Amino acid sequence: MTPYERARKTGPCRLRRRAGRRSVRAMEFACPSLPPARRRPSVAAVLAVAAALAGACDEAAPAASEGSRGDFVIEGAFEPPGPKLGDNVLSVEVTDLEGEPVTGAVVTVTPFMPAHGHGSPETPAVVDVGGGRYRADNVVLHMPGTWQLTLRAVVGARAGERVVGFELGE
Ligand SMILES: [Cu+2]
Repeated sequence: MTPYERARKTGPCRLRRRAGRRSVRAMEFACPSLPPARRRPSVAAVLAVAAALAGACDEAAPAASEGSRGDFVIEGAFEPPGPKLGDNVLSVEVTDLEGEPVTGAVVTVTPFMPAHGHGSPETPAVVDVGGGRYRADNVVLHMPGTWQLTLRAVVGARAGERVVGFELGE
């Protein structure tokens, strides 16, 4: 079995099937640009990312791993729960590696559709609502399909990032 075939077996095609095409349950994968905040990505996640990069799927799909990278742990949740087509509000929580809230961060939310190579027509506007919580308005998801949200927080020289992938239905 070639590494390519192995990646197909364990890669995003299979993970996506297991999760269901219509699932809006967030599947996440780690960004390789920063070291893991808490744990290393699993072998399956690394293979899945490799498979996605190699174009093993006809559509890019988020790989299933977990966690934030860098100096912070970042959580994101749509309000109300579940992304919808169109304008969304995302609440973001940033904590440090000791679990303490991170206030005063510059937080960005960047939507992207990997299969189509484009982002959102709008730029989310993020406000600091205190206590390590941030609110992103104008998170416009204008097409059904696979989206990735890159959540990034920067405070001085410290930075954290999390990439969340999900399927948006019609
Ligand atoms: Cu698109």
